[in-house]
Amino acid sequence: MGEVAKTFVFLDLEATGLNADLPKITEICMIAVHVSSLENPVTDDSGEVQLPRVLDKLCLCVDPGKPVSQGASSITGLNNENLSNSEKQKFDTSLINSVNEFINRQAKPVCLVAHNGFFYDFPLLKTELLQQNGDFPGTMLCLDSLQAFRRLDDQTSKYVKGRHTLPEIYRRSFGREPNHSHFAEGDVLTLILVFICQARQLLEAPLYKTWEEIKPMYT
Ligand code: DCM
Ligand code: MG
Ligand code: MG
Repeated sequence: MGEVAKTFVFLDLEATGLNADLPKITEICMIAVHVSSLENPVTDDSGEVQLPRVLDKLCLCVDPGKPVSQGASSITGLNNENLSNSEKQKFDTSLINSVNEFINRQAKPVCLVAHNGFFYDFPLLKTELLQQNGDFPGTMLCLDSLQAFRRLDDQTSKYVKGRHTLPEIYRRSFGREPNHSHFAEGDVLTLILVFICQARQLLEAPLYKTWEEIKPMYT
């Protein structure tokens, strides 16, 4: 299982809205987990899977430069007022450098993982990178955990609506609600926990793309 990537960088974006809104990012969180931590999960006395002790984290709030939709602000708690009160900077070259430096610190090959990443997070991130003339290495791997979890299900459960949302997968594994849904860091930590619970099966024959195969959400 450690052959494809040595580090999995779990990623979540919060933004001003959904694809049709041509969203801009309001928050980015990346948490890097070495494959050895995925292969050797730690459990507590009751047998519940714990977060790995060794994690690198990068979480940044961003001034989106456009209105945050009512729907997005009500679920994320981020709005134009609190972002500008905290004098957050735009998605700029300095942010791109920080993200690239963060990725560069990880043992390679690196694989980005995001839930619904092929449809939302990776294309949106690519749009923002290209708008600043930035990019990631084209050979970097990407994995959509939504597709990976779906693949584990049988034909009848595969396409049951709502079955593969992050909170729903978490409820099935942990028997309670996840913490801090729609906070970028909360969603990433939830993703790491549910991923670890089934890491071996998830990484058996996953559908990887390379970063160069990801098309921008809009230009
Ligand atoms: N989003 C939205 N409306 C929803 C769900 C999501 O506008 N009902 C947008 C805003 C979120 C972003 O998608 O910041 C990412 O969603 P999530 O928190 O699930 O990662
Ligand atoms: Mg998300
Ligand atoms: Mg989120």
